[in-house]
Amino acid sequence: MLIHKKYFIYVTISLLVFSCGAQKSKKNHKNAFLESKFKTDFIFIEAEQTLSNLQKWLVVKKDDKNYVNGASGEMYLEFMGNKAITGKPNSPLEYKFTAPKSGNFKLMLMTSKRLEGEKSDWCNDAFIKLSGNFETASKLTTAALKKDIKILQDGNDETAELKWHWASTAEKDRHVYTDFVYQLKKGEKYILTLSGRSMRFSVDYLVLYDSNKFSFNEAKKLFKK
Ligand SMILES: [Ca+2]
Ligand SMILES: [Ca+2]
Repeated sequence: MLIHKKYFIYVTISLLVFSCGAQKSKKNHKNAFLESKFKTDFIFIEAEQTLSNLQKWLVVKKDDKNYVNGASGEMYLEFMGNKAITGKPNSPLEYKFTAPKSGNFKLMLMTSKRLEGEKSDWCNDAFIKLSGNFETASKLTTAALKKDIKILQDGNDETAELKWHWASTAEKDRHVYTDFVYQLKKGEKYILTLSGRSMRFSVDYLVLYDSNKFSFNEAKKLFKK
């Protein structure tokens, strides 16, 4: 009897702990599926979950005037500083995370542009830098990845405005396109910083995925909401 009771308490506590954890990190069924299957293979962060002062970033929610349908969490951040064409790194937003395992993780952001009549390669970029104990796993040097580098929508001017597209392209030197891949170490803490570049560029969420586990094409499908 005592054994049964102990077992019952153990199971109850386990379920409680599990469901609390689940509610915090799993915002929908797709995330729940991904977390159950690939728990240590990716890091998923809602852009709007930053603890930084938003400054020139604006929170856009469902039912707001310029809301772009299909956003994760029905919410995202739109940058309203600088100019539509470009600008210096502005309004840095920090995202802290711990590497779930050691490996090469590639960064991509779910993004959209709102042109208001401007050219199609405007309103489509931001800046990214990473701090912490990592080595480069891309063509960029580790030192370069620790400073602001432009990130732009994949396809540049070919993407449609007011739709969600991946941005994973790094452009440190003009018209030299690479990507952001970091060799992370298990248990180490990192800070990813996203800063505004062109006005009316929006970021919905950020993904870092194990690039040895998934091809880029697989990841783009898997992590698309
Ligand atoms: Ca641009
Ligand atoms: Ca979001």
